[in-house]
Amino acid sequence: MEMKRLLILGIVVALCIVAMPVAAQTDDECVVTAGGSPISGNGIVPDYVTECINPTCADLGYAFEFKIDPPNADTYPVDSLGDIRVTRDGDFFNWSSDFGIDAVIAKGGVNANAYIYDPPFESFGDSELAAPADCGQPYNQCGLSHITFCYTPVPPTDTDGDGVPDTEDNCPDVPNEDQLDTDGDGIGDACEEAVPAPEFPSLALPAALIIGTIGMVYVIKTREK
Ligand SMILES: [Ca+2]
Ligand SMILES: [Ca+2]
Ligand SMILES: [Ca+2]
Repeated sequence: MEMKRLLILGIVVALCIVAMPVAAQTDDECVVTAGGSPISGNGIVPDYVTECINPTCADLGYAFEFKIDPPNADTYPVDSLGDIRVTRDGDFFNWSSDFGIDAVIAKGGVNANAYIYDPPFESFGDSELAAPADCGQPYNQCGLSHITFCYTPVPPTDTDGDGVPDTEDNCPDVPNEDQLDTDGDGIGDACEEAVPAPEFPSLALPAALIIGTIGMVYVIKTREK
């Protein structure tokens, strides 16, 4: 009987151990520590990101990201914003862009470096970035697995608020969502100056004189009768 109790107790304990949650690495568990290395060419000291599998720009508080994996040296078009250009020097890399970048995540091994530009200001290029040297080897032994660029697109200026950006609006100061342009001259109907009605002074004056003369002749003739 005692053996049976022990057996049941053992089964219960085993089931409890199986049911215990296993601590899993997830992207929302990133630990960010200031003072990483290496410092970039622009003098940015990276944040050292650990404890998560693949840190994303959302983990750093940025809404948009462009991930380059594998991180080959190349030119990468990003939607309508422009290009991001990457060059490599071993496991270090340089980058430049046509639009403002808020942060760059350099991932290699199990950890990552996050080079934060904005705040204070977004950047259009930097050099000598790398993944953290956390594998006990020189940087060129640690590897660079991917690069993620974080950015915040600036909405185009729309002065009149009609939903058509100034650069495409045929009446940039007059709300005209329909962009109607009847005569097709590139200026919208809503702001096209009314063309003045044609005047014919050279004809109007003689006509008045003729009519006046006929009238006077008629009056004189009438009185003579
Ligand atoms: Ca507009
Ligand atoms: Ca408009
Ligand atoms: Ca027009």
